[in-house]
Amino acid sequence: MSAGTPAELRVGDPSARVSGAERAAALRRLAITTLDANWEHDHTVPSRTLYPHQWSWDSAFIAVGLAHFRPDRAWRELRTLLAAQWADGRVPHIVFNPALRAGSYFPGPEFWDSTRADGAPAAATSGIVQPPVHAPAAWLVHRRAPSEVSVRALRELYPRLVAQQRYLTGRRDVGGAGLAAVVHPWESGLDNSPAWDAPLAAVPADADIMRAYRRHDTAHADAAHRPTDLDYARYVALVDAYRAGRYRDDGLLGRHPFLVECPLVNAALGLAEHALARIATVVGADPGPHRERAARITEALVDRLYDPATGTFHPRDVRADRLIPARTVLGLMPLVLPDLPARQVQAVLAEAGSPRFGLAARMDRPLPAYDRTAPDFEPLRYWRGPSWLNTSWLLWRGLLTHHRPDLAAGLRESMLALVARSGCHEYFHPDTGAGLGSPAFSWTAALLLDALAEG
Ligand code: 2M8
Repeated sequence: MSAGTPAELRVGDPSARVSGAERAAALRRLAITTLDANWEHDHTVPSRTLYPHQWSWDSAFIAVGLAHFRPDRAWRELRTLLAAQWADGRVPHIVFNPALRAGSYFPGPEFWDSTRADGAPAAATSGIVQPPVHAPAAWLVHRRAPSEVSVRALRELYPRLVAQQRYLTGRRDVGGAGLAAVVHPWESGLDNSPAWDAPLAAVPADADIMRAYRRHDTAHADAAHRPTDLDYARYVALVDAYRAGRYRDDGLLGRHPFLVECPLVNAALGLAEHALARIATVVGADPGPHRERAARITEALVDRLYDPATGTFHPRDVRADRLIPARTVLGLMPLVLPDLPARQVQAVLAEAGSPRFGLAARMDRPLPAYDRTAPDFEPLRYWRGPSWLNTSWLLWRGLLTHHRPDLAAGLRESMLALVARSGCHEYFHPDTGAGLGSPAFSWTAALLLDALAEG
């Protein structure tokens, strides 16, 4: 049994016989216990061991879960994160907790050296971003229990969420077509996805430079599940390059070695405009411009990242100006967009239902992060095969949006079954459902709570 799971859930014990209602109640208790244990004065850590600071898109998912039992904390979570927003609108992917000792995470605040960059906040942060799922999260938190408090929170967060969009569609529109480009695989949130192999291979790096640093992740997780030292050397090289330009975005095309338009980041960008349109109506702002921007983003996403030949979405390598062929779960993420054209909706459903991803009304295995039929599918290495609750949850929400309750129910059940079997792990073996990575992981708990509530 996993640590911290209630005895009556009998997690991992196939002989356990519990009713659906008992299972749901036990899962809810487990999720709340996990989130309570990871709460840290004004934010939630993704994991006490592996990720002890505040992470950007984790906090958005976490807020969605907190809304189900501590809406006060949900707003606090988002406020804390957005208080560390840079003057140019970027929301940093990590906000460091100054109370933690040096070396509690690599790369830490001294490596990012954010406070020397123009427009950085007083708090030490990283200089890169993550998928902008915060406006959709704020909307879901409000919708869960609308109140004077939630309207006040939306009013306060709205200008910051708008500035986040302006940053991504402005300074980060390196390709010039209205989509945001990421400058680092970490910005996609799917750090180690095979989607990044080709553009990353063009980043000069030597695995030996990792001798100069101490990796924190491999001290807390199995090295065979984590990126290799060569991958890390490239991650470090990319931060070095961006930091050397003080995290400025002008002229990136001419000088930055990794520039990619990611389907998940840009689907989140479009979804955020839809959410902002709704938030605007609550806070007395004009929803019109958000609707127009949402339509433009969806159009650009289809134009730039959809490949009619494969019938799915792919990241675009902006430097090489070509689509990256790997079929990953990123390709399914545009389904979150309510205005995705019918043709692409059908294509994504076909891709998701193919043996590559196995989506069905009754799923026999969980949704993997990568095409299970690919020769380089790795069931244990993170983002290269295992199943994650956040990408499953995004797809589940997309299925609800596009009126596929049958498939949504199948996916939801597979998500609940994973946690019932293994606890709130960071990710799961895509065949057996065994828990992998951090054992008490916040977004797994939070998104489980959301899925439980919609059953
Ligand atoms: C993982 O990423 C961090 C770097 O940001 C890491 O590997 O150390 C990813 O799964 C990312 O999506 C997530 O936000 C972060 C914290 O959970 O961990």
